[in-house]
This record gives sequence, C-alpha cells and structure tokens, in this order.
Amino acid sequence: MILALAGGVGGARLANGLVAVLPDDQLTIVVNTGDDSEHLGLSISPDLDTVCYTLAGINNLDQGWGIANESWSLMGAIERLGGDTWFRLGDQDVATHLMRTMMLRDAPLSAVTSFIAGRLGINHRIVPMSDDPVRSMIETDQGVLAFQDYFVRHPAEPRFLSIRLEGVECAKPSPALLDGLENPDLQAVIICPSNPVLSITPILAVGGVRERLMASSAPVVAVSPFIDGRAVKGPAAKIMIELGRATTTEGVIEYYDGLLDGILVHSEESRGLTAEGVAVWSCNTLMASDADQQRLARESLAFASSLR
Ligand code: FO1
Repeated sequence: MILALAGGVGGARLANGLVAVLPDDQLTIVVNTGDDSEHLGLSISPDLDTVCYTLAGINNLDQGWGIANESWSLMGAIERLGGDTWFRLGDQDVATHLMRTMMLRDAPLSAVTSFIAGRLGINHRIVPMSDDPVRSMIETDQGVLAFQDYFVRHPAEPRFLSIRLEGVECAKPSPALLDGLENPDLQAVIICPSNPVLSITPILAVGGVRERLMASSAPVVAVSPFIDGRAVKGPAAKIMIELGRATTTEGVIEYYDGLLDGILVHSEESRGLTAEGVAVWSCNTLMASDADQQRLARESLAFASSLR
C-alpha cells in the first residue's frame, strides 16, 4: 500500500492521479489539517476539502479552492449584516462546513471526512493527519498570525519567520495514518508537491510520524513543488527564500532533513543527479490535465519502486 502526504492544490492534483492508477485499498491520502479554522462558527478544513472536491471532480479550477459554479448569496447576506467577508464561503461549500461542524459533535474528523468523501462518490481513503486539533500559527515580521489570517487576509505578504503548530504536542496520528505507517505492506510514501513548510511540515510534526517514516523500510519520495525555482501556485518559493533556503532540488532535500530517499524534479533540472545521497528522477512535474496527473502518479510509483 501507498501513503500519500498532501496539502491543497498541488497535493490534490497528484492525489487525483494516484486514485486513477491505484485500487482503493492500496492508497491512503493523508491531508494537512494545520490550515483548519473556525469561521462564522463553522469548522473549516481547507486542504481536506480541496482534496475531496478535486477527487470528486467538482473543484473550482480558477480559484484553486472551493466548488465550481459556486454562488455567493450567503456572503452577500453576511456582508449586509456587517459580518466578516475577507474569508469567502460559497453557498455549496457552506453545506460541507455545516455538515462537518454538526457531525464533529459526535464523531472524529476521520469519520466525518470519510462520510463526506463517500457522499461525494470517492472510494479511496482520504484522512486527516490527526483527529486532534492542530493549528498552524505563522510568526511574521508583523507578529503572530493565525494561518488563514496570514494566507488569505494578508495574502502571505508579511515576511515569514517560522511556523508554530498549536496543539501538535498532544496530537496523535489519525488511525488510518497510524495503520499505514505500521502496515508491513507499506510500499512507498509519496510526498506530494505541496508547500513543504505550510502543508507537509504539520503532517510530519504529528506525534511520531517523522520518526516512523525515517525508520520505515518503505522509500520516502517527494515531488518537488518547484519548477525553475518557482512554485506552480502559492507562496512556497517566497517562504523558502524568506527562510534562507533554496528553491532547488538540493533546497527541498535539505528542508526535509534526511527524510527523503528520492525526489522527482522537473525535467529541466538536475537530470540524472544523485544529490546528497538522495536519488533524483527528472520528469515533467507540471500537472495541467488529468493525463498529466496520472503520468506523474505512475512516474512517482515507478521511481519509488526502483528504490525498494
Ligand atoms: N482562499 C482565498 O484565497 N480566499 C478565500 O476567501 C478563501 C476561502 C476559503 C474557504 C474555504 C476553504 O476551504 C478554503 C478557502 N480558501 C480561500 C483557500 C485556503 O485559504 C487555502 O488555499 C488553503 O488553506 C491553503 O492550502
């Protein structure tokens, strides 16, 4: 079986490729919940929803979050009442948050996510990194900001200093993540091309996840989120640079600090290199279409299998 670690858009795209090429009992997609927040009284899990909406084929491609063909009546009504509108919740999207908020009274996030994914027609396992709340707090040159404050209200403009994961010291891996980590049949761990700092770091920081991955005999392979030093979407490159790190193959390897056995990078870079004991596989990592997602999924699996 394969574990895929994912954040938002980039993670969702590769996850979508992996579900197309792997049977549903052979893949667990583990999703970052450090971005989760409570907004207008609702429990929001942006990365879980981006992965679910993408796999269900209802994601909003232009925005990169939320549902396609969305309407915004609720936001208009909230604005009329003087409520917060900087974090926009579409009418259909709100249905997900309402259901999640209601169901979380009686069930853990894993069960709620599995229910929502099932109703959206998804058969593969999509699981949160933890059922315990972890909240990414971003230390910036303008003070400490809650994740969505940093990411949306101040569109990642303040200088990034560090990420603090509130609650992580008490957070246990979700049951399906633990099962995956302890499964003797674990064949590979694929780190999707999500933001290494904002999306993957929280998953690795949950109790024992990084240590178990380091000890695992299954190869850990990352798909670099950078092409020619730039992120396909979002502030990953800006944040790496603000941390004094390089947005190169070596920069990603160093950031993951001994975790990686292999890295897939865009074909123009590092062809055939072995960097710092980490195998490098060059291919086209751009995922513009479903076919691209499936091609990269196959390449990642073949690469990981060559490292076993
Ligand atoms: N991103 C924005 O840039 N603006 C928004 O108003 C916004 C609202 C929103 C609502 C629900 C949701 O699940 C995600 C939302 N996002 C929004 C995306 C989200 O902030 C980030 O893309 C992720 O947290 C980073 O992966």
